[in-house]
Amino acid sequence: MTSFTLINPATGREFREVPRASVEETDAAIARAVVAQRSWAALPPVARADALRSFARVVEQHVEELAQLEVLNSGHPIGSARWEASHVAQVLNFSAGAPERLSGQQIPVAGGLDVTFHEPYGVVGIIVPWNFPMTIASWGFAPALAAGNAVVLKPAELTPLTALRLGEIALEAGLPEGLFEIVTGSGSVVGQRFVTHPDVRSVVFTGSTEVGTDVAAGCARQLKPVTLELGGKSANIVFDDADLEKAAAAAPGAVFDNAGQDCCARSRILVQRSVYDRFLELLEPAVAAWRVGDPSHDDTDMGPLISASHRANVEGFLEGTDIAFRGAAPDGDGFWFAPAVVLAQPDDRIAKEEVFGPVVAVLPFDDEADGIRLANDTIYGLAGSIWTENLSRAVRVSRAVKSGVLSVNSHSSVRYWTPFGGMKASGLGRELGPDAAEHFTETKNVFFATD
Ligand code: TAP
Repeated sequence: MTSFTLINPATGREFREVPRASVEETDAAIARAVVAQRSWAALPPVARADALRSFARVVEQHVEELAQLEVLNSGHPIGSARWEASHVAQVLNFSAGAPERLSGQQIPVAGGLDVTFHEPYGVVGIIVPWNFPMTIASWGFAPALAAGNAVVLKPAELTPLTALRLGEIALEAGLPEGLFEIVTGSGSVVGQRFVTHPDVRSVVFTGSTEVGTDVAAGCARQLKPVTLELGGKSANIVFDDADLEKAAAAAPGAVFDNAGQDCCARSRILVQRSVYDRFLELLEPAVAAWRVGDPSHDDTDMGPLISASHRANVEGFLEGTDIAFRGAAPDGDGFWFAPAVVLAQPDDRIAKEEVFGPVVAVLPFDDEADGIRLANDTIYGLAGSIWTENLSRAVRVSRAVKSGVLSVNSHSSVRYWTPFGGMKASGLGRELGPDAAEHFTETKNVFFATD
């Protein structure tokens, strides 16, 4: 098949065909990127910075359009989709500061001058999943471009529309042809070609741990660096000295945001046994108040799941579980799913595997050591939250939990100016933050003899 049919997840209706690129078309895009990259890297840093600022400005002018596309294609609530589109502009603006700050070092060496340069890789291949199509894309393309690379970007087949529009916006903003190529198609064809093509010199992959492991193995055969942002089973740890009202009120958003299709979802709530019953009493009304419905409405908290098959997977996780209570969801043809709170034991499937849907497992623990042990009892290590009013405990536990992105008395994970990424099976490397552009370079050392 040479095209893919998009389905609106809120209605179940087909609405557009998107072409599937062949290997030859992917190679042609990579060849255009190779040419564009040479001129781009040769520009003065200020010219690249100006081009990225201009890209950011044109994205800002199209926030509403991009947000509406995400509502249609991905079922994201309009409020979230507007935030996502604005975030893309912010990532571009932040990255625009990098070209003039990619300073090397001067290292004392006898008999001459030793300096380092941050050289761009050349062409960077970015493989994006369907859960946050435009934000995750921007975490790769903005710093990669800032560092002097060209980008070939493959959106997920289910959700290509915002990436395609961003490719057009880049040209409208004056970025050169070929520099930022959006290649739609399947992972096994286009994504794999990024891995095997010798002119793609670095790969950024976001998606499942299973596919990410294969992508890393393929990159290893090419000795190609790879950044992996993979799955998660993050813990929301609630101690008995926490502000329980606040912790319970915040818990639904921490796991049901984006219908739980979020690698940072706090999908295990670990509650100290002495406050376990009280916490569940407080959680129930918070879950009941979580508004699931039409994503085009301003007051919707959660839209549908991405597809019928994904909903079937998520439903499968509830089989044989002890459901404490559920939220509401509309009837109709969309891929709706009522949020579910499940009481679990550490060895239950629901406590171990990533659901990627609005299902949370609640587990009790006894004391601080037990809470840390349970939080780390997972192959993953992406995000997590710690609720306590005890500062020393907050410091101890945040150092002991093996996760890349933690928050205390909050659930925030993503800021474009702070680093993001996972430990263990959640990934390799970091995105965003002060060093984002440098991650898209390799260091060259040059010694100039003077004697
Ligand atoms: P995947 O099936 O892993 O797909 C992710 C991307 O990889 C898609 O663009 C996909 O293309 C492509 N792909 C599939 N097979 C490939 C291959 N053999 N070679 C190269 N690329 C390939 O995951 P998903 O279903 O989109 O997303 C859900 C999973 O991703 C969850 O486990 C979630 O935790 C994880 N995820 C993690 C993060 C972060 S930030 N850590 C963010 C989002 C999602 P097509 O689907 O178009 O074929």
